[in-house]
Amino acid sequence: MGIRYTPGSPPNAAIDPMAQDEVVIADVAHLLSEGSPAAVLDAVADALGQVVPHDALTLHTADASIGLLRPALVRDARSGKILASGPLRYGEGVVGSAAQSAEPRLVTHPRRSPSAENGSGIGAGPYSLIVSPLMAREELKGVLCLYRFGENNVFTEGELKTAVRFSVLAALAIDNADIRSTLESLAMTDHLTGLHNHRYFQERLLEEMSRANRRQTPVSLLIYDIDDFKNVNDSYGHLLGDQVLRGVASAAEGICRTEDPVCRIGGEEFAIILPGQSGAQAEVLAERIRRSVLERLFPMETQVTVSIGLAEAPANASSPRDLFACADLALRGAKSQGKNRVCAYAGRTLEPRGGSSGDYPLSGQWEILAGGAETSERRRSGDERPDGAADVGRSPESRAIAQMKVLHRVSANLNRVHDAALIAEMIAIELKSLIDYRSCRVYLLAEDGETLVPAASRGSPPLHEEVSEDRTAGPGNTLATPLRFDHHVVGVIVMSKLGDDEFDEDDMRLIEVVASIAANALQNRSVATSA
Ligand code: GH3
Ligand code: MG
Ligand code: MG
Repeated sequence: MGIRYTPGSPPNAAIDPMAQDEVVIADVAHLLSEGSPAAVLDAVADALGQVVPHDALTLHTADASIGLLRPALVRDARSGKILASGPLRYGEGVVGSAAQSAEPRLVTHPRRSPSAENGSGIGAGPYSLIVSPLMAREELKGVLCLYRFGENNVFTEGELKTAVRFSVLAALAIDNADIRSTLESLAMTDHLTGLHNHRYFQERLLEEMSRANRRQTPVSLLIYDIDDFKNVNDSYGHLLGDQVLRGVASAAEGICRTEDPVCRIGGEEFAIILPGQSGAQAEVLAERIRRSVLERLFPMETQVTVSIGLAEAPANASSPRDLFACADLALRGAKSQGKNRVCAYAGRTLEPRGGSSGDYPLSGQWEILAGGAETSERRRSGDERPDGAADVGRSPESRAIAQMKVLHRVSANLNRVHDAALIAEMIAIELKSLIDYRSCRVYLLAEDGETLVPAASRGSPPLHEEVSEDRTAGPGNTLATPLRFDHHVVGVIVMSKLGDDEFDEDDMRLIEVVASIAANALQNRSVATSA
């Protein structure tokens, strides 16, 4: 960007022209590793203008794999015409012939003939022409042409030699640019699956959300995670695990458009950005992906499934971070509802949809869209605790480790989010993976500093607000924990259990840790938003 060739010393007819060339070449050579390829080519062309003055210049870059030359730089009053004339084939006209022969040529006073027209776009009148193939590492990178118009205005053999020497610089500039773009794409690619990697995902999500914001269009985001993948590795080994990863990666092939980048954002987590797509459209796609994974055959007995969370901007969130958090929460919801399903982040506005016999009614944060019939059966039978808590029933040690993992994740996730309501919702969902509560409601302190406003709720309404039918199940067990930051209370978590199921000391300890993480996150967020 912004680099220009500035001559070290002006051309001087009194000094040896070859020495003059050396000075200019040395001046321009150091630009090769800097700036964008276009800027480097510009600088090379500027420098060339100093030592071989010309009326017009064209530079075509070569695509050897398909034998095409594309105009990359045109400096001429008729530039538009040349650029519009599009790519040339190898062998076509003077430019194409130079590409084929890889030999530089000096053409003087050609007549106005079809062959002189040569597809370069330089048409009427006599002219003198230098055609110089650009070679780097014995490969053709492009073709440079210099023109002088009118009679008695011809290039000399000496000027041809100089132009050829400059061509080496131009070829190196193009070669460097090619190498750089290959490296960049390698740095953005996941080697195992060939999908875009996490870095690409982050950059692209930011880009798409900014674009969508300008155009006032939606962007949807799907995040999916392989269910019980650890079991696949444990039972069949990592090699087969990797094969499953590649299979799941390719499940989105043929379903997504080219403009919907599919990314591997973690070990067994994937994301798809859907520019211009509403949540409803994303839902259809998510369901197709879920089925495509389900129908895929792998050399093992267990079926591979994925849980998918989806969120939509700007309806659910306006920043990439919050959109990700919403989709991630929805994914967490899909996991805790029994896996192998699609779950949309539905915000706080969605009315609860009643669950069936004995299952939790959906709280309003989650909308189950598809899948998972067999797993929800299992869940209904009551033998499973969701998410992190599910695998913790075995020994106190493994339970503690699983809890630590969840707490670590809660802390990392809560501190990423700046939206207070979203923090409240994360608290409700994350607590579910630690404690098998019946209901959880998170209240946040309003700006008046006195009123507690319900900000998130999960499960049936808390018992203290409940009507008589639930009383038949017993008095319940309600626990209110303040979210305290430095002696100030910024909110309250109210949780309840039913019947004989009481909160134990372990639960209280966990709630206190989560409450303190949450209060910190809320405080950090108000500091960040007021700064
Ligand atoms: P859940 O349904 O809750 O997602 O359970 P899970 O077992 O899939 O999730 P968990 O996070 O417990 O385990 C993820 C596993 O993914 C742990 C790790 O062994 C495996 N994994 C991560 N990256 C790779 C990889 O590149 N190759 C293989 N083979 N396994 C990987
Ligand atoms: Mg995972
Ligand atoms: Mg998983």
